[in-house]
Amino acid sequence: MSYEVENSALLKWVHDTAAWCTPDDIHWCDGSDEEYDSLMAHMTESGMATPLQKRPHSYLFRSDPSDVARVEARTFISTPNKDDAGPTNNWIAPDQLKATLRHLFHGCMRGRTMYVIPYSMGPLDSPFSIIGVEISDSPYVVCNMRIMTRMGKDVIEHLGAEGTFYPALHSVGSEQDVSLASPMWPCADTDHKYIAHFPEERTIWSYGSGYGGNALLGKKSLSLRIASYVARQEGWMAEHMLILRLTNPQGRRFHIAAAFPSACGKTNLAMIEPTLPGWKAECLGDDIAWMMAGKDGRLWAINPEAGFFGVAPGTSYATNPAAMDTVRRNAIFTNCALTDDGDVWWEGINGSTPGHLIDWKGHDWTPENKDLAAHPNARFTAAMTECPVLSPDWEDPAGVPIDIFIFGGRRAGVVPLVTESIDWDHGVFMGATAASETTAAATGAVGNLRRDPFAMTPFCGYNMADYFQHWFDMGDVLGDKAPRIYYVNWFRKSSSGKWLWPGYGDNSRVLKWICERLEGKASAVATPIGNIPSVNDLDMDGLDWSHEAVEAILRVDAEAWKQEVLSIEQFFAQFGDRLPARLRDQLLKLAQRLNT
Ligand code: GTP
Ligand code: SPV
Ligand code: MN
Repeated sequence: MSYEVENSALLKWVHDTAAWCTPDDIHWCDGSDEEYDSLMAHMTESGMATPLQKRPHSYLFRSDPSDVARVEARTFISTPNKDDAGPTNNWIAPDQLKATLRHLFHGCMRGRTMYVIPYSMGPLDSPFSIIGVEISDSPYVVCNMRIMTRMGKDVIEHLGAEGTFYPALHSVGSEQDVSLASPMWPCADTDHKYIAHFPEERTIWSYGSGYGGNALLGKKSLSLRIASYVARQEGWMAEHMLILRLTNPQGRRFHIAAAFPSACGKTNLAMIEPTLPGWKAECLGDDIAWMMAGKDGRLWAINPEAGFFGVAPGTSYATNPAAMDTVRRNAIFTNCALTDDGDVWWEGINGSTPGHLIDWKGHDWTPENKDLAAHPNARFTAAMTECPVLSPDWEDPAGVPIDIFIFGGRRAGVVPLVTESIDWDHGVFMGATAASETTAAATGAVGNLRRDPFAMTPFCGYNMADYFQHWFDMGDVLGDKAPRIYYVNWFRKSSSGKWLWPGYGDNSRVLKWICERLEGKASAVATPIGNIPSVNDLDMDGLDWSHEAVEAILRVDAEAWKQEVLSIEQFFAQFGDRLPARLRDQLLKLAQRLNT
């Protein structure tokens, strides 16, 4: 140990966990460069990591082909009372789940090293911040946590003798010795994967996966599932949202927090390069926002993370140049393809397709190969500080004041490019009824439409109906200082299956309309589903687009929306009496507006 630990609760937990998981060694992480480099050297030696010749200080990893994304079916919210987890979460009683996991964790680190990873979500000096400690048997997890969080010695110092921390235990769940492993990391089979949350104890136990949100427990497990539970108790919000600062040509700043489901465009919007002249965007976060009412009555947000764990496929200098520059050095890549000259490659990176690659499974690949070279959920891990459009205020302990909420999803049909809510309750209704086609960010079928309220379906640590009520309660607290609420859909398609909207940097055209609505400068058309720009309200300067094409992306089809009402009714039914009356009221009002 390169530092003193005075926190007896932490020492006891580590001691007890070691007695249970029986590692050969315990490594207390200090978060130093030397530690990171030595772990990477060790993993390079074992074959798990491939250093990239073309990118300084960067490494490629390949997971087991069965361990490529979050496993929602194996993610549990374990409250004593099943109803407190609600109908959208998997539930097993805490005693039973712990009994199963006690057995699985027993001796699971034999022959290997147990890493103790102290980390802070949020800057250490922020009133928002929460300290967590993850125990893991994966050096890959240690290196990722070093980038994604503030990790190491400073956190232990801050914790002191009496400080409290949220414990999280993780094992890849295989008795294989890492040094003898195949190039992939080991994992447990699907039925033995458990991403378990005990919200009342603010505790996480994750077994059997080394991938992303299943294993980097500061992210979805602590900062969303456990934090959302705590936030409701304490009167703040933990949301699956990017944070963006937009400055208009007159110099007025707008802070935007936007919730889209996994792999539906948060990272891209967070790093947007506006195509409209004079507009400037700065990134504050791409996945998680913690928000609290400030002394001034406004809603202030911080991003608790320190890095990006972003979707690689589709990222290019044309779509997201800032992300491309973010990963030029000091990055970790997972399940990307490897070029012959030692660089990474993925579908949609642009440029010519190399004649030969090593695919994400470690096999030779040529363009004739029908399989994808990179996994669709291949990801990069990079520090926020590598991002060229990072806001200088990204670490402000007070956060930034949010003016605008945007919800959205991936919908080939029905949902127009942008809709303005009529008022807070209508905006909450929009968030609560958000729907999106499933993506590769979670295992299972891709492209199935599902309701994903507030993009929080996989991340809400308690009954979703109570979460809806919490949104109403926050609105009541914020009153006329509450952010204005919008809904967007970048993903509408024509009948022939083509994107109707150029997306990416051109999404600034939608943001401009939204900002001008706040300033009372732009007009809108009232429709049954909310206020929508008319064709002339959108700035399409510099784009060679027809009137009809813009009309198609803005169209509201009343018949299709009547079907939506029926599907929302069904979706709401599962919450029974726990569904807030204010949401039922909104559904009724929508139906009435559609029928007149
Ligand atoms: P998580 O990290 O899983 O929470 O996802 P995210 O919401 O940050 O998604 P991300 O920005 O990484 O986008 C996922 C995919 O959507 C990428 O392949 C993008 O290229 C694509 N995408 C993002 N924005 C747009 C857009 O405006 N239009 C289109 N057509 N695709 C987009
Ligand atoms: C998501 O799926 O929303 C992600 C990636 O941001 S993971 O961290 O794997 O959950
Ligand atoms: Mn996410």
